[in-house]
Amino acid sequence: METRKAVCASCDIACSVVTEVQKGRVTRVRSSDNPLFKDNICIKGIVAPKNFANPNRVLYPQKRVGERGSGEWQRVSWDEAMADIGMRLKKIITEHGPEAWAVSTSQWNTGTDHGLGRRIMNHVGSPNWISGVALCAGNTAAINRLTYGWYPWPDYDNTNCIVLFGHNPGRNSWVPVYNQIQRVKARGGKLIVMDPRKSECAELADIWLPLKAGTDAAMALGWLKVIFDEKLYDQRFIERWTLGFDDLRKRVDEFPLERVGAITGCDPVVIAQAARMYATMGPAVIPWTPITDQQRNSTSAIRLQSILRSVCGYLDVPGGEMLMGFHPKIISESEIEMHHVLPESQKAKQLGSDKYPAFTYRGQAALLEPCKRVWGHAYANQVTGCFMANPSAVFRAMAGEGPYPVKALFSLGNNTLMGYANMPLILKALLNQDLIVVHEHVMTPTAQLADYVLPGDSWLERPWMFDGYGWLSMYKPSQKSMEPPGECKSIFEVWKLTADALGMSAVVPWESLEDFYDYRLAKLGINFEGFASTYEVHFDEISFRKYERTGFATPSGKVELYSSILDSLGFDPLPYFRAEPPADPNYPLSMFTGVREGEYFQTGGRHVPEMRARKPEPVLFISPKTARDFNLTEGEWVEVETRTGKIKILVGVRDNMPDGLVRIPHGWWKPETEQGLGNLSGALCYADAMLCPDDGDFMDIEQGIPHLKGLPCRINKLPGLAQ
Ligand SMILES: Nc1nc2c(c(=O)[nH]1)N[C@H]1C(S)=C(S)[C@@H](COP(=O)(O)OP(=O)(O)OC[C@H]3O[C@@H](n4cnc5c(=O)[nH]c(N)nc54)[C@H](O)[C@@H]3O)O[C@H]1N2
Ligand SMILES: Nc1nc2c(c(=O)[nH]1)N[C@H]1C(S)=C(S)[C@@H](COP(=O)(O)OP(=O)(O)OC[C@H]3O[C@@H](n4cnc5c(=O)[nH]c(N)nc54)[C@H](O)[C@@H]3O)O[C@H]1N2
Ligand code: SF4
Ligand SMILES: [Mo]
Repeated sequence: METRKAVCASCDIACSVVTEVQKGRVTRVRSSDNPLFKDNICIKGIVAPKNFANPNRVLYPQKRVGERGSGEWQRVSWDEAMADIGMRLKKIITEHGPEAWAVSTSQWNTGTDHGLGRRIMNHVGSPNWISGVALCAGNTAAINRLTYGWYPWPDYDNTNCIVLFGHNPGRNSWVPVYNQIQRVKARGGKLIVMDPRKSECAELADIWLPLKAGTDAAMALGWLKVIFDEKLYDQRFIERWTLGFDDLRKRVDEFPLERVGAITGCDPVVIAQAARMYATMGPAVIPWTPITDQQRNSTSAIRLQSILRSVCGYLDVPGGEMLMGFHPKIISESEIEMHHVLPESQKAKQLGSDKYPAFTYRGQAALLEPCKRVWGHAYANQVTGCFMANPSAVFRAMAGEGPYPVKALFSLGNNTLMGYANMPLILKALLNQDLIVVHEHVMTPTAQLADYVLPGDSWLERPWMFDGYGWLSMYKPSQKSMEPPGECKSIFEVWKLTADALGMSAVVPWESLEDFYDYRLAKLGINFEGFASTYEVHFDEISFRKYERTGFATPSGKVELYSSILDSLGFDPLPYFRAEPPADPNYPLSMFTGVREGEYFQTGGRHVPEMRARKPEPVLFISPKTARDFNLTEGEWVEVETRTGKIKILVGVRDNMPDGLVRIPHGWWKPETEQGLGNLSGALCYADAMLCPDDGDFMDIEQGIPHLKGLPCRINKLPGLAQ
């Protein structure tokens, strides 16, 4: 038996693990021997060898032969597939312009993209790249940059207090963060959790604020009110390093605690206690959370978190929020992307940038010069979220409802149909394409609508250099543990073949992934093989308060409490709270989508029998009182309906749910059921994306991302027993 050092990519937190290999196959995944990473493993990582050996895995390129979505496929060679894809893509570009080509991908599932997709798009001339990171961390990164120029990472090892805005890592969900929280608690640190539900982290908390879903921005304004009124802020830092304190103060004065208590449903006394704990028992951290990425007040809520970090003096200090910058000797993915080659005229066509500019090229443009000044490069594409098109705008253009047509979509390690809001629109968009190319492991509902499904390798089957998402300047090597089965290829290879097919081979000049990594590591004086055998994780030296030398990477060089960028884009430069629309008696309940299921990652994994046996069906959560009020019983099939659509789901009655709130799990479909347009393996019946709107009151104003936390809904009883 041999072992390899690997980095798990079965979710997006990149645990360092060890693989055991026998006769060329991985037989076991276990946690690393390094004491730093010892307990960082979960069932999704452990089940990976079985997942990737599943008979449902797509092993050869498939070409659609019947109508789109008919489920009729023909196996073709890679050469044949790529020649036809290249020819059709060139035709679409000739007819409609390069902007008619969109790419929807995920930061981690494809693993070895490393910015090459953007690089090719930038050379071709298309700005229309979208990703799930628009709803998860990518948008947070872009919005954080508006305040202080870089997206910070918490210094868990030295912090005294952690604040979770709904974030709820657990034993099978983001285990490394869960373990960090446990360690901070064990050495006497404080934990504050805001969550409408008494979550696992809320159970551990010193203070739990059971706020109403969707009210996080109001809560943060309440905290600032306490911190300002009681002068708990870092006066010297504010005077020397911030812009707009007086304006912010006036805005915050509009939020006395009685008002905040009424909006959030929390006790003003406890709100004040929490704010005091955060401001006085630091250094404290507010780790990233997807909850405020997915609200109608997302931009304000994320800005408020960045403002709390700043006014309390926690920026770039030990135990606080580290601003890590680029690694000085490793070529970053931002640099690989080559955003400077995309002409301004094409950047201006980026879909959604007119109405929702915050994370688009237009919204981030004023950060280019400051970023170069402070961090050495103009384009810092942190978590790949800083120069994206707006997903909803791209889907509208794909559906024929945009300023110009989008006719080709590459969907790469991303279940596009189910991975955003307003699935009925995305379905229409996909059905209106001339070319859809999917790179996948299994025949997802999205793949079922493709022209080509290309078989993807898995993290056990490729080398990888994880770069900390360009967020924490941390590099982790992962050795290839086994050969990919069938004709599965990495996304690196797909991009290389795409560049060749477009007659742009020079854009991806590296022969192999190892060559590419050698190129990126050259200045460090080591090749990938040496890097992988030397390091499990590699950081440049960490230093603090770097802004004292460089200023912040914002237009003013200061922390912009008052955002000059939002101001110049025509938005409110100060954070605000936008209340929910008036209640609609047709939809008496409120739902949110989320709460991670230990067994699955996002929409994936439903084909793995070992996991399905543990969690066979989608289940909603409601409180016992709500169950009584609506005459619902545990284990009953019901229909949940919003004004966007409806799904079927089982009822689960949970003591820890507040009354009136419904939890809907993300990403359900049933791979074992019929493929093709009529059913799409159950996606039409079970996917949460069927319920989520993406317009008006249910859209954030500056970024245009959907509100998934607190949507009006109702539960319909189903006659008899439904499937
Ligand atoms: N409606 C709605 N939309 C959401 C969310 C929600 O709760 N509701 N959550 C949001 C969040 S938090 C996130 S992070 C994003 C996630 O968005 P993504 O990360 O894009 O995740 P998925 O859409 O589930 O698509 C992942 C696909 O990648 C495939 N895959 C896995 N590994 C590999 C691989 O190695 N190679 C290739 N080629 N494919 C692979 C899986 O089979 C799966 O189909 O979605 C966001 N979108
Ligand atoms: N096993 C497993 N692990 C995963 C994933 C997975 O799919 N499976 N996905 C990974 C990804 S991509 C992500 S983004 C993370 C997400 O993981 P988490 O950050 O933990 O997010 P969720 O589990 O969706 O929800 C966390 C909590 O938010 C609460 N909540 C709901 N609405 C609100 C609100 O409006 N405000 C507040 N303050 N709280 C609210 C819920 O009650 C829930 O307890 O998990 C990662 N880890
Ligand atoms: S938490 Fe689990 S799935 Fe995610 S990287 Fe770690 S072991 Fe893999
Ligand atoms: Mo996420």
